[in-house]
Amino acid sequence: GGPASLCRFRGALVGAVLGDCIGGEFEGTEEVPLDRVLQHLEGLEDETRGDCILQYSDDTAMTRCVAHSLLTRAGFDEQDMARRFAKEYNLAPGRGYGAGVIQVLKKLASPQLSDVFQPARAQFGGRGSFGNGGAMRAAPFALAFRERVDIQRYARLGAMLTHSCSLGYNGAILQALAVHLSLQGALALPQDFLNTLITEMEELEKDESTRSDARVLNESEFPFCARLHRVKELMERNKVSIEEVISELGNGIAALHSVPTAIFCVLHCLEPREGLPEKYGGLERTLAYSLALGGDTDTIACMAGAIAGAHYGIEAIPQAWQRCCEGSEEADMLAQRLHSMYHRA
Ligand code: 8NA
Ligand code: MG
Ligand code: MG
Repeated sequence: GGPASLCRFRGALVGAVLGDCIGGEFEGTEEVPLDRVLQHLEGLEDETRGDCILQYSDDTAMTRCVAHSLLTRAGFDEQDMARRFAKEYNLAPGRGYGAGVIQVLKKLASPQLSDVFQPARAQFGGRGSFGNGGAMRAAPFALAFRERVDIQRYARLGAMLTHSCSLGYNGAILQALAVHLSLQGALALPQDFLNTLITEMEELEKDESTRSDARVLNESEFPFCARLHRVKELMERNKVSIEEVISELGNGIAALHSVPTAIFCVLHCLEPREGLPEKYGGLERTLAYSLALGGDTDTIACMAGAIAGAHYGIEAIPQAWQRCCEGSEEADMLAQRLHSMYHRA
């Protein structure tokens, strides 16, 4: 499909759900052998297994809230989005939320709360969370807004409802921008795609709060830019091992240790790779590779799935895989509604 086509929108949200549901199997496992990943994926083709056997986690639960809120309010409304997060948590608290964010979600349920950003600011002694929980739900911002300034502004605010540390919300902005560029077809030129992301993040990371957060947390200056430069270096190597990817980029629950990793997974799997079945297309390769990194597999695969899905489109996502994943039909419907909103604006 062309730039911002319907099949790209559908691919983005369905790709995210699949990453979450399929990646849940290995979440928190440090070493995941590739044959175990391939076995798990092979099992999805088994007709006798029935529909929706893989449940989604916090990643999809919160992404749904973001999409529903943007659609219902025809734009960003922090009160509405906060209420939806709180209500969703209250209805299904067992979806694998991070230990810290649960406290925020409980406070957001209080009708007395006037400043919905306050509970997030109180986290971790006032530093705020740097987890990837803002980034894992950032894709709908790229489907709701056309302009990069709007995507940045609202992806930041949407993340700040739970993640007030710049290393948390800047990860959400990076993820939303990656989905945005992919929807436009920018992955046809991978180097340019990466350079654009670096330029955008350089601008954002000049900010004083980013500089002080990076200092306090002992990270280098321009932390996301530095990681994106490492992505570039890894892409230039002939051969890259899983161990190198993990040590250079990370596979953890911090946004800094997972958003650039997800971007790398997509870029690395644009071409066939040794060890991955020849019958696999790019989207299947991306999800398989994300799982093989271990660590926060559901969230890394969810973010990589959104970016890759926006590139390859819904037709590239195996129907058997979609049928196995709870929430894939709803994600498809939400993508279609966001596509209408995007093209009406
Ligand atoms: P979060 O905001 O609770 O952050 C996740 C964790 O990161 C916290 O519980 C802390 O341990 C740590 N953390 C974040 N910010 C700071 C800080 N400023 N100082 C010290 N420690 C900090 O939750 P989230 O929404 O960001 O979730 C992130 C990930 O955790 C998601 O992948 C989600 O699925 C979840 N999760 C992961 C696992 C796993 O095994 N990898 C298991 C359950 C849940
Ligand atoms: Mg999860
Ligand atoms: Mg996770």
